[in-house]
Amino acid sequence: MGHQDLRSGGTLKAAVPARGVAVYTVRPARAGDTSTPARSFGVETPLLYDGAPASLVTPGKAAAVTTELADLATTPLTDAKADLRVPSGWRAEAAGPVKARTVTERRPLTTAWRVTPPDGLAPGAYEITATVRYRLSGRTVTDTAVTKVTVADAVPGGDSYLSDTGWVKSTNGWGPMEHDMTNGDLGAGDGTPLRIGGTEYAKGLGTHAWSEVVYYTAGRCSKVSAQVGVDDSQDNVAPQRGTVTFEVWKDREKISDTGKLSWQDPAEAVEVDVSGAQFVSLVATTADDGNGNDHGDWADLKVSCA
Ligand SMILES: [Ca+2]
Ligand SMILES: [Ca+2]
Repeated sequence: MGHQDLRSGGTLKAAVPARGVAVYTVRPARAGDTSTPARSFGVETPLLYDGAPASLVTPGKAAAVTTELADLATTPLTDAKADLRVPSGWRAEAAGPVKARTVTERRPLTTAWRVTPPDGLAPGAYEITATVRYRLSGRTVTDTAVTKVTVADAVPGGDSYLSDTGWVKSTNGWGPMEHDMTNGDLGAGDGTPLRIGGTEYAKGLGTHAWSEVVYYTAGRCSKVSAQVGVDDSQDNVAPQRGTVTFEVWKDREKISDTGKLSWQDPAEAVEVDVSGAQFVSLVATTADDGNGNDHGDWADLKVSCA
């Protein structure tokens, strides 16, 4: 991000991406200041709760999206018009005014939209792009804001292996997280069978700390279980140093933590009650000693759902 001189009437606001930052240096305006009046434009999609890991939409069902243009300076923005761009096959309709003759801090242009993904849309993340055009100091300006929405894969009823359900999102410390094999190297699908303390497992997730994977359980699941530990593939990789902790999160609450497990430890059984969870997150940390050789396995990873 670059540097900009902006003039505010008293309020500052910034749309900041996850782990992003906006820094302001504030000074009084001088007479005849010609810097750009500050304004904000954003697009918001509903979350199941504050801080939820993803904004979910359902194929064939309308979701509420809101855009807002606000003027933060004393110079009004005029002739504003908002628009929304959705992926091909989706519908977007305004459920409120898209235009305003004048936008001020007290009178932002707030537009409610109804966005409908097509029936049968595949699980995954999709982008919605909002734009707004307005006149400012004799120029026409266009601002853009982007939001990501997710169609979640549904966990099946009964007992199943979580590695057979698509995750909502995943972050991994060394290449991509692997299904039913150890993390291996940086490439996808290059792991060996999951193996902890001499026992091999056909199913599970192969990760490398720091890692997190999030599943949408929709309040329908009761139990998650796994055998966790540092994969045996690291036993003969010098220096022998793999150490990982394994945490399970039920929405915003951490419900289990193994503490530090090293490459020498056998598998530890994890079994947790996830009743009522909208999202279940599995986190493998570096155990605060770096992530060298930290191949963390969630072996035999199962979920029970209604
Ligand atoms: Ca790999
Ligand atoms: Ca470590």
